[in-house]
Amino acid sequence: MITIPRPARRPVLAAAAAAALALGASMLLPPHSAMAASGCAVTYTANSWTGGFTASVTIENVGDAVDGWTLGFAFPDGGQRLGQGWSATYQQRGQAVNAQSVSYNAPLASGASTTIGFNGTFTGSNPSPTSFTLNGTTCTGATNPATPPPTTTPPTTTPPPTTPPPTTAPPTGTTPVAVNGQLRVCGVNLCNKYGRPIQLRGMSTHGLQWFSQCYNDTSLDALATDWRSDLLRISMYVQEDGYETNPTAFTNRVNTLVDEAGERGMYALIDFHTLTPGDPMFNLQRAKTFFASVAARNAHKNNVIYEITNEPNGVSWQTIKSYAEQVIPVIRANDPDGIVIVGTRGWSSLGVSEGGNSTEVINNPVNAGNIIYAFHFYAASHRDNYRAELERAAARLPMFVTEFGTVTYTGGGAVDAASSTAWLDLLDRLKISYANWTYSDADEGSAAFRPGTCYGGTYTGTGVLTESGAFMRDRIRTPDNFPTS
Ligand code: IDC
Repeated sequence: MITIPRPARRPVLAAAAAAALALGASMLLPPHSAMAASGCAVTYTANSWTGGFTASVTIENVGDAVDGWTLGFAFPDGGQRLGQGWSATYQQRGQAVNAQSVSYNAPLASGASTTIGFNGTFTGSNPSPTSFTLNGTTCTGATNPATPPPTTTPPTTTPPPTTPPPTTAPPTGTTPVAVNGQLRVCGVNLCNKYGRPIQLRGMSTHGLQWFSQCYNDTSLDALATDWRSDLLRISMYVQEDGYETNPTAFTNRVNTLVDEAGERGMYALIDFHTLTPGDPMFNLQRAKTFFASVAARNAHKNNVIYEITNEPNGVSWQTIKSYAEQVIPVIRANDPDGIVIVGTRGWSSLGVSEGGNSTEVINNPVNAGNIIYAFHFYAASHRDNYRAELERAAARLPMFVTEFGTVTYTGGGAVDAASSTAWLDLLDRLKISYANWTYSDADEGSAAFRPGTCYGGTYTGTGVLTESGAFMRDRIRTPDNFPTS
């Protein structure tokens, strides 16, 4: 990592998260002006492996606000080549690279930061670029002398930080990701880095297009430390005002949440939340574009799991299998060891909700390794016959309950505590991982928080919880006892 010294600053991560949160509003702003920046600081971090690397670049505006920006730098080695990038539009000519802002991060207020990144390849060595420009102004970490620095924080008297904050802190210690590392499927189980079966227990977001405000530093801290959750499922609806309306902004938001989960040592389940229409083929091209991007961007993290279609319905297993066999290679080309979860027929009921059963999958599995099948239930609607079918399937197929509710399949109604307990006892016994719908304050029985919680600042404890939230927090908080040898 190289760091250009900078004056007193606000935390990069908080600012980047704030920028990423502004999903819709910035789309209305006029195209950016080409005015020069009056001061900038850049932190460039690269993770390299043989012949390839992922770079993360945090740009901090230490001068006046700009409406749009172009970051310029040069690769020091002639063999360095830019690959797929995110959060900016990239161009390479020779060794020179330009990265231009995209709509959601174009306005950069004074003191604000944004993080962009890309994958690349190299033939010789992979040195970091050492000088950067923002709208033509060299980024020295200080405000351009043409603009007098504010008298309260003169850059000359503020020492540079001795240890710059990393853009992503590697999970250490006892977090679920630190203990278990990169997961893989072994037999019908989800196994950790010691090859031992584990169960992950966690929560699903609600639709990011509606409840993005519920996923912030405070709420995610509560999920990791108060709920002791192992996992965050990131539900990105494709229709219903979701991904299809702004692929770049939704992709960025998902990536930010992957980082936020990783910083807290939680696994991140990227849910391509198809629902209506129920035919996953309707979104095949979108799925390929989305998963190529998120798999490339997150390939070198060990906390990511890909869920390629939420709840197929009204289509045959053959169609779902064919969809999976077209999307999985796109993921594997970019992230060879990432686990992929495949939805099943009848809203991921293994076919039961459409009169079928798991035999169609057992007899005709997806032709790919390291995959798991999804099963969903809503405890007040789905009881013994669904439990029996899941248990039967789980003896033959790796299964993951990527979504379930304690209430009815509408997402509303009362908690069915007896059925929910029977379900979770079964999942614990079979070591089947789960994510509960939802870690949100939606005004419906399945939401964990009372309406309005996400507009306050408190997410810990039971005072902010609904009946479903209190029930789930009790189950998720119990110790994991992950095997470590
Ligand atoms: C529901 C939400 C609800 C929203 C609706 C929109 O709870 O607020 O209005 O989606 O489509 C699923 C789906 C999930 C549903 C959930 C509850 O995966 O998107 O969320 N459910 O109906 N499958 C079974 C139930």
